[in-house]
This record gives sequence, C-alpha cells and structure tokens, in this order.
Amino acid sequence: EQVMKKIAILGSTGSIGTQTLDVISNNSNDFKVELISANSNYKLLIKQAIKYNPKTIVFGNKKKSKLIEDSLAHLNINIFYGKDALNNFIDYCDIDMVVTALVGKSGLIPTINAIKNNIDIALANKETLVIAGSYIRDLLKHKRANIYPIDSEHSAIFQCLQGEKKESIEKLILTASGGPFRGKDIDFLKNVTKDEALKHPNWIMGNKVTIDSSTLMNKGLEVIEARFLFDIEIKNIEVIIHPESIIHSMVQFRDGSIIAQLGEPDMRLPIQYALGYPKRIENIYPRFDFNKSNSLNFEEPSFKTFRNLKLAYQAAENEGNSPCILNASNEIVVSAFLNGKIKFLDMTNLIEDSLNKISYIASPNLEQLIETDLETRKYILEKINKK
Ligand code: MN3
Repeated sequence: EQVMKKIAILGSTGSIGTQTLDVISNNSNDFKVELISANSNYKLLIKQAIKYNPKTIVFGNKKKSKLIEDSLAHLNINIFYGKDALNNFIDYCDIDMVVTALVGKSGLIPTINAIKNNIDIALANKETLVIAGSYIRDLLKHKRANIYPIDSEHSAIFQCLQGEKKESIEKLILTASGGPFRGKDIDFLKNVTKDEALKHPNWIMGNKVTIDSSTLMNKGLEVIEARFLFDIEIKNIEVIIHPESIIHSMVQFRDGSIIAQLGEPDMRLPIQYALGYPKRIENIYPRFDFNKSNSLNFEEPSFKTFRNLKLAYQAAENEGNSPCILNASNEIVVSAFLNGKIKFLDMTNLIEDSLNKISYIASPNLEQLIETDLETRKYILEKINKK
C-alpha cells in the first residue's frame, strides 16, 4: 500500500509555495497537503484551501479573519492567525515534512521548531541557515530531522553527493547566472532601476531573491548556506558564472573528478527531488536538449563590481554573528531599494557599514543571534531614514 507523505507548506502563496503545490497536484498519490500558510495574500490562500482541503491554515494577521472564515465555512479547516501561530505551526499539525518557502528571517523559528520535533525540512528559505547556520547544524546532530535543499544549487550538490563520502570532496562549485547586470561595471550600476533589477534572465522567482540575484548577494547567501548544509569550509566553496543556468552546481572530488547536475531551470525539479527523496519521481516537465542549446559558457565573477559577493565571503570567514549581520542588513536594504528609498549601490555600502559597526560575537547563542538581527535592522533603518 502506498504511504502518503503529509506536507506542511509555510509560505504557500509565494513563488516556491505555488510551485510546491503544483508538484503535489501532479503527484497526489504520493503527497497530501496538511497545512498551508500565508502572510498577506489571503485571496490566494483561500483558493488554495478550497482546492487542497488542508486540515489547517495559518494567516499572518486577523484583519481578514471574517472573510477567510466565511469563505471556508463549508470545509472542516482549522484556522490560526499571527506570528506565534506560524512559529508554533508544528503544534497544529501532524506531518512528515515541512516546506519552508518563507522569505527572510520569518523562517528561522518555524524551522528550529520543526527540527526540535524531528520533522524533515525541505528548505527553500536560505536566510535561516545564514542567520543561524552553526546553531542549526549543532541542533541537527541531536535530532532525527534531515534538511533537504530546495535551492537549485544545493539540490544539485546534494544530488552529486549521493553515494559519496564527505572526505572525498575537494570543493563545491556553485554556478550563478550572473543576473541581469552580468558584464556591467560599477558606473552602469549607479543608476539602475528596480524594474531593470527585477528582470532575471533565466529564473522566475520572488522579488527579494530576484534583487539578490542582481547584486550577487543571492550567491553570497548560497555560499554560506552551502557551508552549513554540507559542513564544508568556506575556502573550499567556489562560485562560477554560468549564464545559461543549465548546470545547477558541481562537486569536485579529491581525484580531480567533477560531477555536475544539469537540467532546465525549473524550480519544480529541486522541489520534487526534496519532497520525494530518495525516490526519483517521473514527470513530463520540459527536458534539456543538447541539440538546441549546444554551448555552455563560464566566466569568473567580478568581486570588484559585485562587492556583495565579496562581503558575503568575508562575513562567512569571520563566522560568529557576521553572516547574521550580513543577512539582516541585506533584508532591510533590499526592501528599501524596492520601495525606491535608496539606489542600487547604496545597498552594498550600507551592508558593509553594518558589518563594520555592529559588535562582533565569536560564538553567539540563538538569543544573541536574534538580538544581532534586531540591532542590525534598527541600525540600517536609522541610516536610511537619515538620508
Ligand atoms: Mn539558488
């Protein structure tokens, strides 16, 4: 008899959330949706609740509670509201796996609570590992929970490592598309607009990660994510620009062999691999065709133009609360850039400033990381408002 995997999706109305539901729709014998959550898009959350009939939904606030409850009155769904409900979602459902498709630090506490309850995680929320990577790595050692990456680069590396021993790894090679401003110089970047930054050449993603791709901060966060996910030293993690986004990442082993994972840039693939692991599920998504695209290109990233990548490497080498500072300031500056409050290059300058000004803690505990996060946000917001 087929055993259904019971899934919770935190952030079900975003880009990863909707694609996860798409994967589940295509594999309704394998997966059942038990809980979905959204922060602001109540209209889509209601539609999803009617279509997937989960036992529980969580919405960000009570403002639309009457509308939500009236719309779902004919269904037997438990409805919870607010940040506490999201953080403690694990108390409201009985699941096998949680997909953390939240944006930014909102994923931190729900992820930690899932690990404490020995629930497997399909991780799309890279910021969680950047904020508290060492804490989560240590927590995982004492729990039965596993993290399966959804980020396409980390899914690629995870696939390349199947059947391999950790001590055989020489280095991880993360590929990056280079974003919409690949090949441009600092002068060009001075005046780029939000609309230009939101035009990613290959991937369809949420606004935050698309801006992060245009500054290469996304790759910086992914280097840190890889460092903790695979427990590999920063000096053994490399970034190479690969504009076609067909090779999703690679592992070089100690004998010099390189294993790569390839495919069309389609997030449903890494989502499906994380959900179904270790099973490879058949699908009819578009296939990569070597006859149609017969060249794959590579170039070195420019650390001089895209200084965010350099700052991320520096924060990762500093360890302690530095990656947490990097992430918090980045979340604030990206949102300020999207709201038209600062210019493109201001983002990097403000992040650098916060890394210099916020007090360094070499071995922070979770409370200190949460404090660092709040302190950094406050510091950067004040700087932006003074401008
Ligand atoms: Mn990625």
